[in-house]
Amino acid sequence: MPVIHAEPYAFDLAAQRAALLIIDMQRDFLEPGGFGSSLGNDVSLLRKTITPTQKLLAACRAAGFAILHTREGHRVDLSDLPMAKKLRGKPQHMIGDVGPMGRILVRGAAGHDIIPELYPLPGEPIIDKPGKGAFYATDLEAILRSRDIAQLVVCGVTTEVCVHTTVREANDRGFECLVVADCVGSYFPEFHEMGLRMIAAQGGIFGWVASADAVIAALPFNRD
Ligand code: TIU
Repeated sequence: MPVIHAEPYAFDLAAQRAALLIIDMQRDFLEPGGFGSSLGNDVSLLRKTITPTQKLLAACRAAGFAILHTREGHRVDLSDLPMAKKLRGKPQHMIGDVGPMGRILVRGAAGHDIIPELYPLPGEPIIDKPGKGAFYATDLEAILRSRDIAQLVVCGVTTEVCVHTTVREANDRGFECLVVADCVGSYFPEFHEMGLRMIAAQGGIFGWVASADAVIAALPFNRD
């Protein structure tokens, strides 16, 4: 079984039962002029994840991994947007308002879609999720179970929000999560660092942390 050098200890990759899960690499979070930057965030902190994630994604595609993508966003009529979530944005930039890339975090808007650098291939499921976690109110778990997936290699944004929530949800459901340190990012460097430390603390309370290169080094290639 391939072994990935990771924190807090080596991760035994069950390659036939692992999937790459890329969380919310959406234009609204990563591109200048999107929702994230309109809130005053420095999107370059997130954009530095793009190149290592492209490299890992290409390697995982070559290795025949299951690959899934998520997007955070809401129905056009906002019927799945709790008022408690809507009201906690800045008043001038609420979810559903018209932003520079269409309606903010609304499905079908340009800004809601995945950045072109990491765009899914046909056949790679896209999970549209209304919450921060990718399991809440989605069919992600059904898709993973039907494919007999037991391990998730997790990338995406942001480390302490949607990545953390999803990893916690996955961990409680019995999935082993390996978070790829240079393929996750946050607008807050200190939250990113602590987020990663929290995953691997206490003997891997939520999972493992490794670099993209460490994952790539362990991937089996030419798998049927
Ligand atoms: N995808 C995700 O993390 N959604 C967020 O709203 N993140 C923030 O850090 N705001």
